[in-house]
Amino acid sequence: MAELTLTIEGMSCGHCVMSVKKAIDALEGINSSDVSIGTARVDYDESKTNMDEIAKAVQNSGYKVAG
Ligand SMILES: [Cu+2]
Repeated sequence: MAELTLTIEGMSCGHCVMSVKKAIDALEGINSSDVSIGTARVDYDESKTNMDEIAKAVQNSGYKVAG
């Protein structure tokens, strides 16, 4: 398992938190995610997904990954 923390721009409320969490959790290989406004901590299986895919899922849900 690997862990990663993303800084996310454009989140402002609980709806944003739910959208981001849903997008991350939909990926294969996500063990757990802890999302709050502006940040997401993700535990994932690095044989099934990676930082790029997780960042892409966040961006596809309408938010910007800052780092
Ligand atoms: Cu919102």
